[in-house]
Amino acid sequence: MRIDVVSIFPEYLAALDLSLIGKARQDGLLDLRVHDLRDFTTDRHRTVDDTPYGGGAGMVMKPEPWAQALASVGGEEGAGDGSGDRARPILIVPSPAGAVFTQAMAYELAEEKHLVFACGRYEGIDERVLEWAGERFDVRPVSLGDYVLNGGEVAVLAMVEAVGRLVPGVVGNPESLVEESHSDGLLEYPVYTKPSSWREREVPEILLSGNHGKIAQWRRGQQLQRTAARRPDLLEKIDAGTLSKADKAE
Ligand code: 6GU
Repeated sequence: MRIDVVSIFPEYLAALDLSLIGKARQDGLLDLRVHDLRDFTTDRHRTVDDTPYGGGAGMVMKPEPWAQALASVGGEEGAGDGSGDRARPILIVPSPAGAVFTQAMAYELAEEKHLVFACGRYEGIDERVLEWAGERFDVRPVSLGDYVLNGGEVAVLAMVEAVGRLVPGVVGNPESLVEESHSDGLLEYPVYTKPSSWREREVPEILLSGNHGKIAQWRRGQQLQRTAARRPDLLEKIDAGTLSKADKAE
């Protein structure tokens, strides 16, 4: 998978050299390139922002550097006329005004060949850039949740990690992707390791029993209890058919 990130703070994205994602880049599974938006300016001060039309606080990102940057990183795959949808790269625009990023979205994006992330700062990017980009990209404004960050960079770190780990080969043991929070719409069960007794606290006895059927049942019950306590909104989203009779008894 190819990923391009455009930002005025490319140093923010240095964390993508580390750990699992860094390894995937070294292994050639992720072709991840970070670009400095200021490299696409033409004035002496490398200006990327200006005052908002209509007034108001803060600054708005100017359209032309964005058009230059986006034209350079992608969009040549698209016909430019909206045809050939399949080949168009996805342009993700992190914004608190976007649709909320979910595990389902991460799975979808992991199937794509080319993702481009446009990190806005200040009050955002001139809206015409998103309209213009729609001719070449499948444009998706995306938010991490209902709170405000100063810019898209931290959100991109989160999204690239969530998507990148789902690309085949990036996570060594694909089984670990199956049994984790949100993979089945529920939160993960609690986990324990040695020692079995620690500061007078015991590991639940069932986990030491060797009875794998009973352990699976207990873990499912823990998932349901936890989800009900911490995220009741998730339980409402799971259709009744997915929950077994045994689940409903929990
Ligand atoms: Cl994706 N961007 C910004 N600037 N703030 C956010 C966000 C994104 N998601 C939540 N807050």
